[in-house]
Amino acid sequence: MQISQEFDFFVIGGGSGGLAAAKQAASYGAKVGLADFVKPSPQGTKWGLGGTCVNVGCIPKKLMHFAAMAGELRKDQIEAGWIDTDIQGKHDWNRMTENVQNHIKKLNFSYKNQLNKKEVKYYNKLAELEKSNIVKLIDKDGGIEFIKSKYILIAVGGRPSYPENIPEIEKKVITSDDLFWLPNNPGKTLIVGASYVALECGGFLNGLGYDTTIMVRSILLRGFDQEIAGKIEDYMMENGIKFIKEAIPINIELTENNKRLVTWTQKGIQHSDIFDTVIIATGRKSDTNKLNLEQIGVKTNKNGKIICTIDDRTSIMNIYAIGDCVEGRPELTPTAIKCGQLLANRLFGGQKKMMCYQFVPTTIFTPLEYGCIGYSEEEAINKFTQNEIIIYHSIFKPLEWNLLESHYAQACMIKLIVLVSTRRVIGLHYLGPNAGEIVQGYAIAMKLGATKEQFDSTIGIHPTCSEEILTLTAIKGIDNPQKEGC
Ligand code: FAD
Ligand code: NA7
Repeated sequence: MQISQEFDFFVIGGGSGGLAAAKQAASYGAKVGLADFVKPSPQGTKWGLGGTCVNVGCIPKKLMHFAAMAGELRKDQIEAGWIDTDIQGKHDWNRMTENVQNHIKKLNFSYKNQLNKKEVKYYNKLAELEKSNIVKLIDKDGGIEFIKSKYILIAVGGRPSYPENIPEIEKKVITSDDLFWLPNNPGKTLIVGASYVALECGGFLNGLGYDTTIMVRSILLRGFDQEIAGKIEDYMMENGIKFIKEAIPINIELTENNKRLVTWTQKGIQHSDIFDTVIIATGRKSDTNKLNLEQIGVKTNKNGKIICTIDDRTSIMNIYAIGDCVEGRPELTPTAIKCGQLLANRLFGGQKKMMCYQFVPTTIFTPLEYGCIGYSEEEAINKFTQNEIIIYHSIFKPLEWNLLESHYAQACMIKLIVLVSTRRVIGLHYLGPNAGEIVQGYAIAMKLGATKEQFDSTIGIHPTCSEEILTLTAIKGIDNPQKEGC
């Protein structure tokens, strides 16, 4: 076996985590290489450097969410006095996707440039572990080379998983890997799954004007605050999204005119309907199965997620793993990036700081956005018992909504979960406009251990939704959460 190059640090996967780690390691003068290769989806969709977030995740999702919200704003425009607003105007899928894709291609290009500038050697090749310090690189034509590296980082992320009960399902459906690159509008769409990805995609498709149905196996947003999940469902239904609850698909057939005849069971009864598109959003599995991990001795769990220590080390001393492919890590871009940077700091910068996953803020970009930090009500009760927590809540109406009568008055909610013993705020939940922008700042306060009294003594900015978080007095179980006045 001939070794073509030797590195200090070789990264497998050029997504959020891998790129961050590679650039940070190179900034310390380490000799760094990175391989990124996109295996086409079963529908043949592929994309460029940057991983899930840039190509088939956060970025196109947020832009399409924005596109849907921009359509919603047409109603507000009329009530705000704008004339000639065409509320019946149709959405142009091709124009939107072309603009979204152009932006993504610019990002792909800029990532390549950044690697170049940092002198990280980039391989657009599929990587596989040959030995604990040797990586086999395979190009698209099957050409092979081997590189050697002191440290290896696995940051291969994940890919959508499919229900196993439907034969040849991959040929009949799409996933989020395809949706953002779909050449034609999806038309009448069924989304299977009821979590983050399903609700976000369902939200923007409905907002763009497509007939949207979401099939829920059990509950919405498992792992998130269930009171808020219920309110998200109410708001989405109010906006025209259909939910089929307690149902699972049992068959999908392609019809002669290229539609999907879907059969499902709901509470023991079979139903069927025809859709133009079926999107499977039933979770993601880590993309580790072709890395040769077992032979090298890198331990994984039964779902293929790599088992790591707190310092991101796998069961092999010089092999590390970060991001979505690691067991127990949040599947989020900023955590993958931070984790990669901290690892490079420890390996090449003489630093000791470890990644901290406490109070990681996140937002779900459903039509009414939901941002949260820390414990859900269910988790808090489970961990501390009902008597050890106190929940402050508020149902409020953003000022701007008062111009438009049709906005659903009960929709927005805030919940603060506070520990009785210390008065520390351990959970913050905000359902309302601009959730991501609003909860981000509160994450600092919560990481610093802010108490309810410190929230109360902070002066709000008036008139905003964010100030509602600082003025909560109603206690769940005692007081009505309904907000009155301005
Ligand atoms: P990835 O970004 O997935 O990168 C892994 C890379 O490795 C890929 O390019 C892959 O092609 C490559 N690769 C895999 N195997 C090999 C191999 N053998 N050789 C070479 N290359 C290989 N997170 C947020 O924080 N906010 C959001 O709003 C958000 N929205 C999302 C929306 C959707 C629809 C999805 C699917 C995800 C979303 N996420 C969001 C999650 C976020 O995208 C991921 O957590 C993040 O991209 C994980 O980064 P990573 O580095 O672990 O892996
Ligand atoms: P999640 O959060 O794993 O959710 C998967 C959803 O799909 C959840 O509602 C599941 O229902 C449902 N599911 C799983 N398997 C099936 C089958 N076989 N049939 C029907 N429904 C099913 O995945 P997401 O893709 O939404 O999000 C993953 C990450 O990507 C997320 O953390 C973001 O960072 C981006 P259940 O509750 O198990 O009954």
